[in-house]
Amino acid sequence: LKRVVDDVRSVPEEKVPWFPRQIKDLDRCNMLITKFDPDMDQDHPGHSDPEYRKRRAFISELAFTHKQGEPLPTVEYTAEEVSTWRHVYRQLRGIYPGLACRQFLDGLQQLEEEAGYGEDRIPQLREVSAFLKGKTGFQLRPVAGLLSARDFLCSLAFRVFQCTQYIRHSSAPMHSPEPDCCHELLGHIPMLADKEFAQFSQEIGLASLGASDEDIEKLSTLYWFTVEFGLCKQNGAVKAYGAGLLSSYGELVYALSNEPEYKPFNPEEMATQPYQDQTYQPVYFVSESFEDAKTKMRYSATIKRPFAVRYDPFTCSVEVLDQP
Ligand code: NLE
Ligand code: FE2
Repeated sequence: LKRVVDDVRSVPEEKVPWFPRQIKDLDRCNMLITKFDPDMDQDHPGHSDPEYRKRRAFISELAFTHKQGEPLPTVEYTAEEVSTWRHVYRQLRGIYPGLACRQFLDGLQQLEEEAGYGEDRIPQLREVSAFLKGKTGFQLRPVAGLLSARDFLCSLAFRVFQCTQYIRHSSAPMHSPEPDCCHELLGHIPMLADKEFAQFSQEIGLASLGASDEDIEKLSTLYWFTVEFGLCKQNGAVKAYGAGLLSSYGELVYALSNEPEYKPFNPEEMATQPYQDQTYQPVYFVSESFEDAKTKMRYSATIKRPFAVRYDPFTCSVEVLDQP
């Protein structure tokens, strides 16, 4: 029999890393990885642009001071930022019909009809969050940059998606190694409007709670080759469902050309495949269908822990159960 335990540290002989139990605890899950940050990374296209760095610091501050449950911050984007967005949106929108999977195209169309998506303005997190809430129960939370894998994954357990709010530098619209609002809004959000995809995302999040560092590494690598860079077959053609592809004109075209290597979808192999986070991937995993990818990704459920978790949607909290 399983019983609810209050303190997983009472599980004998295991040191379980701290993890959020209530949605409010996500205020503590904000560990940033600064390797692609314009202040730290000499190769960042905004590194030598003081105006850009100032703007980034301002938008970061909005995320740092945000607390769960408060209204999401709005950003008044400048004409230059909107023009970068327009450029990215227009280029990508033109190639999506031939290269993106059907679920993505459906989601994007709904966003255009119901959430103000279009090339003329950058959608605000607040309106997009309200839209998603009505579709799949996902909500957004502002984040200042690239999060540690553990902190990023754990928020998915609560159907919270951590979203950056700044935009990439205008000199490099085709690809960015770090997330930005183009990546979140164009790459991730249309997929999160799909019920099954949302379900699967939450499952990865739940699997990550209190997992060992080694298992977090496996889960984030699996996430990388699916949610970020996944390809699937639809009606006999290879299509993209990964957000990192769907937000980068350069990599989307490259991924669906005959240049990169394709491997068949295999979660065990994917979880340990080394990956490239500076530039385009040398290898992509292709699943037989979108449904097939979702089913096989249930692999995350095989991650072993000395306890089980259950999400209670009424209280937005995680119950911890001891294993029989
Ligand atoms: N390479 C992606 C883009 O240009 O939008 C971002 C990937 C973030 C993991
Ligand atoms: Fe992403």
